[in-house]
Amino acid sequence: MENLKVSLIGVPTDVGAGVRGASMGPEALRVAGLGRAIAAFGAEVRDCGNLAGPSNPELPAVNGFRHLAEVAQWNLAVHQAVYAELSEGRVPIMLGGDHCLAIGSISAVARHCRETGRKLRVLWFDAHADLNTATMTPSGNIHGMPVACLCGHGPEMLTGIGGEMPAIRPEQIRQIGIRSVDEGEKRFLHDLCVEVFDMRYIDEIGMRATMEQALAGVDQDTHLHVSLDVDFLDPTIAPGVGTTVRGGPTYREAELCMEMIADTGQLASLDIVELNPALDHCNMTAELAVDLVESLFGKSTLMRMHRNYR
Ligand code: HAR
Ligand code: MN
Ligand code: MN
Ligand code: MN
Repeated sequence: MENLKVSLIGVPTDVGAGVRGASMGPEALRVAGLGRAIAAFGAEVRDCGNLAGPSNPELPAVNGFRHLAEVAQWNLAVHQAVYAELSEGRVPIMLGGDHCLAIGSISAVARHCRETGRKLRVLWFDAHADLNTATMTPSGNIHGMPVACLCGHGPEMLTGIGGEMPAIRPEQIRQIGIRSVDEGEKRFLHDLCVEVFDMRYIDEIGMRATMEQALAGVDQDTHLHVSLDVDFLDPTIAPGVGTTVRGGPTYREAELCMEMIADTGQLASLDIVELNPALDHCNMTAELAVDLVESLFGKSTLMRMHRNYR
């Protein structure tokens, strides 16, 4: 942890969302103490400030997409910023912002992995599969499409951002916590063979076994990217999101996910997305996100050392 260098990148976009307010997410995460919490683990933290991008024009969908040009502009900026921080050997953390920003961040991570010869594993924590396309989408909102775009299904403005198309292969992703999937997405998840650990699965086999499977094959050569959509969490503990879906993981189940990721020692980049302070209560969802990030960076490790494990 001592040599760990972390870069906070604010991405105040809500152009990909149906409900406005995620653009206030970066500042809410800072107010909740995200930077301080990470620095407390001995990491060097650089706050890069917020990226600049177009404001929300609040227009209806055109040809299946709302705000395509704006989403593309934001993601170009995200791609460049993330790629630059990774090139300096730093761990970029996106302070979102709606989930469309994962197109820019993960395409940059994938490019970095191609160039450095590392394997990539993406852990997608979300209530939603985010695998819509222009013809399948019920809303036109591009935050419901980043996984499709990253896998090469979408407009070239988005799929081509990383220079190589597709940016990632479906077998590099694991989706965890899924419980709201549109009809077209169900078929597409199946066709692409995306590995999905939905809530039914987590209920039946438990979070520990789920995460063991999601992390299977991760080794010293793996770049682990976590894309944390806060609507992954149960809305009773995380009300500050625009698209809540009941029946999500509890506080301890979510913490366990993060702790098991910390145990691998391979976390190399992170998105924190969909936090909507306009819908939150006393910043509790931002504070919860900071709690989870602490676990991602090894908060539980000390206790574990002092305990009689096995
Ligand atoms: N599946 C729905 C749609 O595409 C809702 C998507 C909501 N997306 C997010 N991101 N909050 O996961 O419109
Ligand atoms: Mn690297
Ligand atoms: Mn979601
Ligand atoms: Mn999402």
